[in-house]
Amino acid sequence: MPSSIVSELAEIVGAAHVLTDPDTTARYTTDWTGRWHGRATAVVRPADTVEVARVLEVCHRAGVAVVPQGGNTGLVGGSIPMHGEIVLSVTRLDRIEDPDPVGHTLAAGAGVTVARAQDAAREAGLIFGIDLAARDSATLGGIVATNAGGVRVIKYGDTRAQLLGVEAVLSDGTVLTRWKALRKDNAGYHLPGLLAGSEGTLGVVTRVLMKLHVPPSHSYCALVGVRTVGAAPALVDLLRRAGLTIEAAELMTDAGMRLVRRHRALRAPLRIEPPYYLLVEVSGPADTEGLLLGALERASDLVLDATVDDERGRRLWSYRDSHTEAINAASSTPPVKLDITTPLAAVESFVDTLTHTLATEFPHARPILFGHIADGNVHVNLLDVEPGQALPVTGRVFELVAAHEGSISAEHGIGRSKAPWIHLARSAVDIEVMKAIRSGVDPTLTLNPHILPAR
Ligand code: FAD
Ligand code: 2HG
Ligand code: ZN
Repeated sequence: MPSSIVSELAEIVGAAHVLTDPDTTARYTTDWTGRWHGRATAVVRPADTVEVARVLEVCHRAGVAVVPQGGNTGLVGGSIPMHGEIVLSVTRLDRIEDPDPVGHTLAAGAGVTVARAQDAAREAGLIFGIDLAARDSATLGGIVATNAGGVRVIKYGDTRAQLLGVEAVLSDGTVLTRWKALRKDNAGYHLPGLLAGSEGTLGVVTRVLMKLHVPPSHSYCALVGVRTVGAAPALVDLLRRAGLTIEAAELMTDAGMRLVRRHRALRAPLRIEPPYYLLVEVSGPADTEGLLLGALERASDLVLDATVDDERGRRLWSYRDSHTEAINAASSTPPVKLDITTPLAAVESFVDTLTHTLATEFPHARPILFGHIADGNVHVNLLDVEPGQALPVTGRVFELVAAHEGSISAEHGIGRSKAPWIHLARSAVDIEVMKAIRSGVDPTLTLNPHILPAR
């Protein structure tokens, strides 16, 4: 790598925003789970799109690889430079433009956090439709690049479904702007949709235009103890048929709840300790609470015990929101984090087979399962896995996912940790088309060259 590049970059963004000291760069070169420890020639922190473009132009000309980074909360190692790349951090692109109260849109810089976008929408009497426990650090550029899901997909869809426009800088410094606040616009390929989920390989997202939503007038949360995994989607179905809208539906297990309660010193939420918990948030007309209670009462064959909380139910949500953090704290090794989906009808069989397979073939791996049950999305976390067992156990879980017609990545992406198994999710032709798109847009493989299939 040419040594002059660091001074060239400093000329563009200012010396204070080119970090090279390993102590200072450590938080950019280690992932949230502690599994990936990389190294960067420099971390560059441009202030705006023009600076991002000039940084990329310089790196492209010098043949230096760049890893785009937002809040560094990704769970598949995609934001970590493992080969001395330049990290391009967008966190200084943090300007929120006014939400449009008529068109229901929000325009903001890629470095704005999800929590700030939520606050801005709320102040305008609207809702930002992506919510996830990493909200205080995850950025809008990051949620676009990973096509993040989260707990409101069931109501509003994933990030791609809510992305109207995007500004991104291509690997050679060219700025691509697809920016129309239109709900309908079929003029050619949907490039924002292509950038969504591209994991920093097609462009550096610098600005996003997202849909906002009208908040429901009445909403309630219930935490319900159930006997089986299958009871959770069955209950969700009953609530829908009772005339309620599902805002979120999350599955947790007894083991996960115990971990969280210990980690956060929380009391047991129910009078019993059931094998599974369904946290469900519903909305509807003025008598939403009555409709919810009535439906739970009628479903006495599925409901072991339940507690209801009022609007937004933060008390109940804290059990769910704390899972990822509690898992990281409890595992003696970086947890193996797998994020899978199966068709809804196959979730119970997948969980049963998985539990049996792990107990017999990997008895030392401690599984904690939870997830967005209405999407068929189960987060499989394996604690205390010895380093030599991480790859074999991952491969085994993915075999079971494939056997259940599922996907090896529901929402976190492929990144580094799942790249060896992409053939289980995509056909050879599919992979070739993805490579062709990538080499068309970034022929020199400047952007995040070591993740996703490249050549
Ligand atoms: P980073 O981690 O910085 O980057 C992630 C990927 O995007 C990398 O490949 C990076 O190169 C690329 N990238 C980042 N910014 C840009 C940009 N501006 N332009 C181009 N590429 C870029 N994910 C979910 O989907 N659903 C959840 O419910 C969820 N919950 C989480 C809870 C916790 C506690 C944690 C730690 C993580 C969770 N995640 C979840 C994962 C993570 O928060 C998301 O993937 C998020 O979208 C990453 O945003 P980020 O800004 O941190 O991106
Ligand atoms: C969530 O749903 C995230 O909270 C993180 O996707 C999942 O920690 C995990 O495995
Ligand atoms: Zn999730």
